Amino acid sequence: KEGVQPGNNPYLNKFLETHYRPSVSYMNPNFDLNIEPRYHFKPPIRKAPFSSTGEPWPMPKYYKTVNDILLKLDTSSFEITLLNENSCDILVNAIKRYDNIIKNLTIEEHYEFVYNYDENLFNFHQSEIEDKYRNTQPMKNLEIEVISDECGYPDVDMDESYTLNLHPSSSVLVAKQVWGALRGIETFSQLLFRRRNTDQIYARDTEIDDEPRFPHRGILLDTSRHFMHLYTIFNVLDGMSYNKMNVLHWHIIDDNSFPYQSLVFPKLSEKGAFHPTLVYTQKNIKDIVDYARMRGIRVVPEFDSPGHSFSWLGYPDIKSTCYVNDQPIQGPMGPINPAQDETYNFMSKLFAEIYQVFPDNYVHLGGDELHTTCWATNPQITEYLEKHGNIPASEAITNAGNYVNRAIGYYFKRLIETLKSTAVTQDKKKSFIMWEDVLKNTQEVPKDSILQVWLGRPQNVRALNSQGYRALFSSCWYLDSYKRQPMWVDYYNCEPSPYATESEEKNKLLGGEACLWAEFITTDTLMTFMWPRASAPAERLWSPKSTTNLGSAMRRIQEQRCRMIYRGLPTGHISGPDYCLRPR
Ligand code: CP6
Repeated sequence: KEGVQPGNNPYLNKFLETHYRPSVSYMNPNFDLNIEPRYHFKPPIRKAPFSSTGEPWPMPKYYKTVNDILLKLDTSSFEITLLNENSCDILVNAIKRYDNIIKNLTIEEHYEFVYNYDENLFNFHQSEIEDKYRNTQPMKNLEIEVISDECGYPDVDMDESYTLNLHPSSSVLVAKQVWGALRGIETFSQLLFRRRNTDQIYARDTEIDDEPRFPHRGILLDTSRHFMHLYTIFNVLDGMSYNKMNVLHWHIIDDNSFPYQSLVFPKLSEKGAFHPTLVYTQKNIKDIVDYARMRGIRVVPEFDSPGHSFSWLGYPDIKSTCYVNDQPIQGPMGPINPAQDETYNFMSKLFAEIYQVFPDNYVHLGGDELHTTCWATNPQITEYLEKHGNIPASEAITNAGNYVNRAIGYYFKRLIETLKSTAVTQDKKKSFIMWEDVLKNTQEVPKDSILQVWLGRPQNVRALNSQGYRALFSSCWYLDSYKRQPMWVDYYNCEPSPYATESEEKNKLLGGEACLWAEFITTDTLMTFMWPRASAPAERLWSPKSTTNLGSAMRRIQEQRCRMIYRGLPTGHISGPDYCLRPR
């Protein structure tokens, strides 16, 4: 039809603008707004001769396909080959993984989905079987060239750019570093599509030049509210690699349990874990960090303090006693105590161990949702902070909230000073991330810190930047609830930096994170909450700011969901009737 381009369907766009009725009706282009809403739930039934469209998620920076040339891949002889000598274990391991994924494309029940809302793509596939003139050429292998030998642990400066060219003459992936090669192989695997009921795998003639918009594209995983088993965490990491996400922000402990098994302070998990077996041993963590590294994913641990620390009850001496009516409350109820050397010595020893287990250059120190009065009620704390932190004790009486926010400044200034000199075994300096709460009434937090925005809208990012801090954005990407509407559309439409130009935001907004708080999620339900919904922020953080077309996104995220199902991940739906076949 006139005016219909791939990824830009004016009929769909018009519909979205005028009748944004996200609960499913967008799946059916023929739906009639005048008929009863329940008819909108008719499942999509139109089938195309291909089981998928071979479109990438997230969308590359530059992506061009030629429909008249099809490259045909024979999975029994196809190979991923290295153009130059490179023995990096990450590359060797990745080639094995993707060989397997590609071979699996031809097994009996390959994923399929129904893209009934894009006439252009439908016609492309329809004419493929009818038009004999189409030029089909064999693709024997994918050649990979990685320019640098670098093969260490991923960091915020890793180069994830790559070019991928699939042509009849040759198919070549070029990357400066192994990280770009990982992203490029994933893209390659997504470009393949299969004729229905046959073993024929094709890709279009394609040119891709790609790099991420933001260097930090994360998932927050909360393992304190419910214990997440290792297989779930490996599934999360697989899903992240399929969506080109590169930071696992591991919110490993919180009020509710302390599953991190420390060797220097064993009572933390002995008293704080839900059960002696529901812990992450040092070996477990090493396995997770290694698994993540193979996929170009960093693991940033969060040890949240001074609030959210109820579960540290194995060491009551570092906790605050709170007072009510000038009487101490019994038990280690309060936040970490900021007003004694002992606390900082403890943290120094604990983090020396944490630095060993988590090689990443970033550590998240928490700092969110501190009890608004406890510290202000405790005379030992107020006297100490007046003497050592220049914070008048009288303010604790006149305005406890302000007082506590000021005391946070003292705590983090001193904690970070301590932890900077703790990094004895590290050759690289650590960077510290905190929740934005810590800045409420203080100038003390070191300016080289990174603040994670969760309370406010994108304006908060600018406010932080203008005070000199770098930021991470997550306010609109909370994945821990479900409502009837397709929330991925809201996540997708959320632009983390609507006002700044890309050069203004460079190095100031590092990226963002989709947060999966686990109060209402268990190891068995986690994947259905996380995917494919986290795919929306994944594309927002990888693709250019201009990648906003919902018609294209709907088609591609549907394929991405089935792709993840087919690769064995127990993912959820995209908010509407659909189906993916899966191997029995
Ligand atoms: N746990 C911790 C949480 C939350 C935060 N910190 C949270 C707050 C509000 C919502 C969701 C999660 N559960 N430690 C805030 C950063 Cl809506």
